[in-house]
Amino acid sequence: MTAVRPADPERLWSTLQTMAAMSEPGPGVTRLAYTTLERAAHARFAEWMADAGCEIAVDPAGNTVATRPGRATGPAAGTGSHLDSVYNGGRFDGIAGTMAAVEVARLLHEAGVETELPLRFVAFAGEEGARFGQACCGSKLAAGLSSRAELDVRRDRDGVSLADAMAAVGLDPDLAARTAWAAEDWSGFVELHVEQGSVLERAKLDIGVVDLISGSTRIELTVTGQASHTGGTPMRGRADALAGAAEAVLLAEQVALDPRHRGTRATVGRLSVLPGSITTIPGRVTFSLDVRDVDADRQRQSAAEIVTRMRAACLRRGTRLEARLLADTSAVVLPDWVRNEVTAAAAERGVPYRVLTSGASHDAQMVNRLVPTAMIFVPSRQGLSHVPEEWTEPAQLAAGTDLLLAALLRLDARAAAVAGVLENVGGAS
Ligand code: HGY
Ligand code: MN
Ligand code: MN
Repeated sequence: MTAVRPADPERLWSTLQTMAAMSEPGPGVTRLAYTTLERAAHARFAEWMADAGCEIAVDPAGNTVATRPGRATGPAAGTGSHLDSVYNGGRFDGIAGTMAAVEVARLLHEAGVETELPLRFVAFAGEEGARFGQACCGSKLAAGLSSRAELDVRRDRDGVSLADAMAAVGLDPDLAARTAWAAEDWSGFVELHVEQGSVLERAKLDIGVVDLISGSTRIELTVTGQASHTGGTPMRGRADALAGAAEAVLLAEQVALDPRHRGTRATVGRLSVLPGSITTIPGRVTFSLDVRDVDADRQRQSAAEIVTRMRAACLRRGTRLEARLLADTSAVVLPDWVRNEVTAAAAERGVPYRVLTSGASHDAQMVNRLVPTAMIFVPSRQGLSHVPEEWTEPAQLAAGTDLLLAALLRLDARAAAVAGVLENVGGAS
């Protein structure tokens, strides 16, 4: 065994660019959940991990799990992130963490390191809610948190259900809904991700360690009015669905800016107008509402207040508002003992860091329901994410990868020590 060398920024960079090139045409990266493109990205991840000495498995939810054997069998320390993207998103969201996992496996393989217990490297499927509204589809199934019915209810903008999309790429939604990971197979998990905010950049730090991940309530809203001729219909007495939706959008912003809802972020990201003709008053408008908060109760209070005020405004306009809940995830506080292993690894290496909350949701939120989990953040330039301008410096990615490797080795040693103690206890009888 030779000393593990530092992460190779150039190799990390070229791996990341290779993955980023796997995209639909158009600006940025578009690699949607449960598409053949996402599966191709998983296959590429699997190739790289097999070359780094791992055994590959794809679980029924479509998550690719690469296992690197250890000296003994037993609970594995894990890492990973997602390979799907939003529409016209960035090259780092999700990919940074999966490419860091590839680099860690390569570094350990090249150095001939034998860990006490196995390590596992995961590429999650379907983390983005961009296609089906529901975030973290693959990790939610792995954590045993999704019902089979849910996979039929979640539909994309073309009406394709999550279950049908899974079947179309060769997965079995029935099996996926009844197959969760086993908690005893894991000792801990660390996800590396770009911050998607600007706290680290403002603090001039390359490393963040997450203590809490925001929750999100996502709702589809439909305003129904009366379509009619724009010239023949007087202004008074119109039931203009788009004017109603426009007022509703501003109400979401108003509630989130209200000091009583400090901490809530409310956004309308998608809106469609029917019939969409210049000379017809809009009769039906459908739009999304995304409400995020670090406080689960305030998140739901804010979402309820927004919908209540929207409904009143639409009624006043002679239009009707319908609301359909797409997804509802609570904020989660990550366990401090795993976080402390990460911060101890940073302190050991003299790496400055800060502890911060995540405004974005992550697979770590779902994995944590089964396996104690931590998150490492690397900076996002100007805090931009979910856009083609998303950017993280190769050196920052490498610094995060080095810390990830050190944290995984600490989790491995800790789990082995515990297993060793338990073994002795077993020997005492
Ligand atoms: O939407 C999110 O927070 C994440 O990027 N899936
Ligand atoms: Mn992400
Ligand atoms: Mn994202």
